[in-house]
Amino acid sequence: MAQVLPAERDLRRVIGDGESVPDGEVDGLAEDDLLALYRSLVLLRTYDERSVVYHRQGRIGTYAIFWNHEAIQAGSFHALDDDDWIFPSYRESAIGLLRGMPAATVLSWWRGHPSGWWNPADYNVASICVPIATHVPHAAGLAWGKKLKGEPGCAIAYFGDGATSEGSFHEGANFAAVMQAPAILLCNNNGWAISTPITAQTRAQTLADKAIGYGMPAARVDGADVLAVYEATREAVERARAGGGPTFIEACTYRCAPHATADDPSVYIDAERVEQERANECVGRYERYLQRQGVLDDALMGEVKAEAADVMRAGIAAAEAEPPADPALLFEHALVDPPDSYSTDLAELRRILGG
Ligand SMILES: Cc1ncc(C[n+]2csc(CCOP(=O)(O)OP(=O)(O)O)c2C)c(N)n1
Ligand SMILES: [Mg+2]
Repeated sequence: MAQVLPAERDLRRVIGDGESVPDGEVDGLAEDDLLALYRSLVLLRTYDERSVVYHRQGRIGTYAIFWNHEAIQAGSFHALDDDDWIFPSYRESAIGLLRGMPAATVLSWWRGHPSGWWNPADYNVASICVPIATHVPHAAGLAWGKKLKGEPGCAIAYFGDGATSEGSFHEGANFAAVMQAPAILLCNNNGWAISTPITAQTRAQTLADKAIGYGMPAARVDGADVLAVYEATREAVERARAGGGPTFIEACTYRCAPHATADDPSVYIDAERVEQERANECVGRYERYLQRQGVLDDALMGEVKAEAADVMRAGIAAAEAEPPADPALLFEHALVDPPDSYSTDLAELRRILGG
């Protein structure tokens, strides 16, 4: 009979508060590793903040803000090797940057330009998934494929709290567990699925509890603690690589920006809670930790932030330098047998677009 594994209920934390809660540390992380994590956090934060500005300037389309989710993304990313596959949702749109993807590529995606789509095998990063949870079975399948082929590595899928109510999530989780696929299911529990609160989403006490039904180990971590996320993901990666099957990680945070640039959360969000979260946001928290450890000073902080700002300046310039896409692309891969009206419709579209 399958063993029922209890989920970890307590939130894991490594970073203290500089006062009564002491700092911990993660075994095996040298100063260079700590700083690499910091650079990734800053790159993601800069990407996110600049993207909101670019949206307001009309330079990118609707954008899904991930402010204060950076620790979940950077912490888990650093526990992976290059041969591990990443399946992002729209909330992790820029995670490919950490694998060396140009910022222009992701910015082009948000501009709806074809140069924003890449060959997943170039980076081991799948396309950004917008339908909720449909990439969970993809990640489970890829992980199972790796197991069948005897290839090293695992697959990690990122999704939200709302995604755990979707059929695709349950199918993917069950499949991964039954096949003991080397997969990591990383749920960013930010408390909201657009305007639907977590309390209206589930009767489970924690999302990690859902893993019990699949016989899958689970961990809960403080999603604003980059080191706790790193450590929990590293354990999951080690388990996956050792043949121990999938792990579910619930990284808890609170969404302190609108769902996306088209959303007005003032009608439903808890403004006081948002303020508390913003005061304890993940990049500043890690900066203070590194300062207490004596590995980060103001000069280095300034250098890292300036580098990230340069990446974004160059990225938006390159994205905007792309020639406009040919409108024929809208139909080319949709119609095997174009109807007779196709050429006149396309000509009309070109005329409207001024092409
Ligand atoms: C299959 C599907 N149904 C509905 C939507 C519309 N939709 C977009 S975002 C969203 C909420 C998702 O919430 P959650 O999974 O918590 O992720 P978060 O946005 O909070 O990161 C919904 C319902 C969608 N994209 N796909
Ligand atoms: Mg959510």
